[in-house]
Amino acid sequence: MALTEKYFLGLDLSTQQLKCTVINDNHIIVYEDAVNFGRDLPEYHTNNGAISHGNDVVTSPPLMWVQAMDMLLSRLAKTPYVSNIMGISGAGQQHGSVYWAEKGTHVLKQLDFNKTLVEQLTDGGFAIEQSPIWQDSSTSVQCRQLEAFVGGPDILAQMTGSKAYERFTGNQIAKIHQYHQDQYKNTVWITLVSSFMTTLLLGKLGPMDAAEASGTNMMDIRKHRWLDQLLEFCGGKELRDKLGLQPIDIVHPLGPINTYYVQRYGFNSDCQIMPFTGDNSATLVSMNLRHGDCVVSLGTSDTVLVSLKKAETTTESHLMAHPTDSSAFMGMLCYKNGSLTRQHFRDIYAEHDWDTFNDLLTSTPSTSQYMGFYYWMQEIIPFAKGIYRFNNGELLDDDFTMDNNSKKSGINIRCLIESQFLSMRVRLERMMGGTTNQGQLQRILATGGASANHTILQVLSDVFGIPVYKKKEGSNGASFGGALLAKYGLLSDTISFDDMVHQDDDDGSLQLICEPNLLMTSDYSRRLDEYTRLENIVLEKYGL
Ligand code: XUL
Repeated sequence: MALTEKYFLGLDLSTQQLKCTVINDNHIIVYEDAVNFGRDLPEYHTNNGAISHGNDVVTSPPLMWVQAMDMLLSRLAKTPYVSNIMGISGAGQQHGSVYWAEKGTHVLKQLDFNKTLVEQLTDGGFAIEQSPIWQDSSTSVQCRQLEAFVGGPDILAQMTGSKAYERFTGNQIAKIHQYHQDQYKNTVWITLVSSFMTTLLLGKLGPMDAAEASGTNMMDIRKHRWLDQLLEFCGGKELRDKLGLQPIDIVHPLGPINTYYVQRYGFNSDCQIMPFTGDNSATLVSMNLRHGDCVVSLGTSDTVLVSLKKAETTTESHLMAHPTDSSAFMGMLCYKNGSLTRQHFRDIYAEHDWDTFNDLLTSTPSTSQYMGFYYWMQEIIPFAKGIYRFNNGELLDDDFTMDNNSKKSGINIRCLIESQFLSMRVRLERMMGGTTNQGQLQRILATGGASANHTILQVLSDVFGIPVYKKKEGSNGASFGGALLAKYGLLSDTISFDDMVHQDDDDGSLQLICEPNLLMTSDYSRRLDEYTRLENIVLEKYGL
């Protein structure tokens, strides 16, 4: 069947899978697919896409990502859309970095369409075979060094949008520069996960977008240019060459897709590659925000995203370049204990079953008597690890042990969910310089895998005191956002992104999921100070 319509492809290389979404010119999804790393590529021995090596070192093999591309594109090639895809963009898990060896850069220049990408890049394509990813938190030493170099965490935050974070790429590069000099020397290009995808598709080094470069601790958050003194501090004078290009702050065509993909998969030779962005920025793009909206993404990581006009930084939130408006910003909170942690406690307290989990959550009354902090993995905000439970403000040394076991399970589950949302509310209020439930925020747009659970979303709505909405079409936010960017790249010379998506009737594409119980909201509001006090006790005693 020969199609005449134009299509746009969004790819999302996330922690657990590589997803793709194809949309038509009316932004309707016509095709979706995903390669799941754990299920489809077990030979790389990851756990949910990542490998933990101990000592907070977490990596993923870039060859696994390459092979996932081979698999996903060979399936896409069998659809009628492939030859009419006019633009490709997408997203990558933020901060992860890929170290290209000389061989890899040569292979890209002369890709052989008779072979898969993985066949050509295996054995020496990458100088480092395990890429550090966002779950890594092993670079505290390098973080403190960088902050000391500029005069403190708040100064670094003012310069780059964030204080030093373990997962931010500059600190990861600094560790490699200090401890793995040979591999560093053998590295010709360093790309992020997002620009790794553009590089593969272009067959030459692809630039980072400014939103992504905001996650490195090395870019000037206002000018969107590398800060040379920070590059040199993290990776020596040679880092500038390894990064190659300045960040890009306008979505526009970087060049046509490499002929490899035209010959092997039947892509259109006019198909243009746009810069890829981060998964969180692409999610923001996908949600078509209006004033008073914030996005809560409940995925492998939980994030809260807002669009901001002014560049005000804090040392517990991130300020990043906005993916479609170079004069604006994206404010972000990021939690490492997201869906994997919820699943872990579901397994312990709810017999591995979400229905049991939800029953326990709804049947357990919310009370200020119990409070819990569930940092199963090293948390990002706050920087803490371990499980801490309080009964009437007293730290317990058990898990609410009581006669009735199901009561204990219910309290843990309620505390787990409430405490994450209370943390989001406390910090979002600080980030927005006021209260979130007095007009500043009017709606939460929920996305990510766990947004399928409406019982959890009800608690979110109650904690914030505002309604929660979801997109009617699926929860593949980042790859859909990537597909919109793929189209926008072809139009960005003439119209704004908002104009392009204006045609999507906002209220028609969103569905109201829950309204807050305002009595509960007042109750949560009264608990915020106590929440902060107990969290400080945990941090003083056990934080690093
Ligand atoms: C954001 C972050 C995570 C990853 C997950 O700073 O580290 O949300 O982007 O893919």
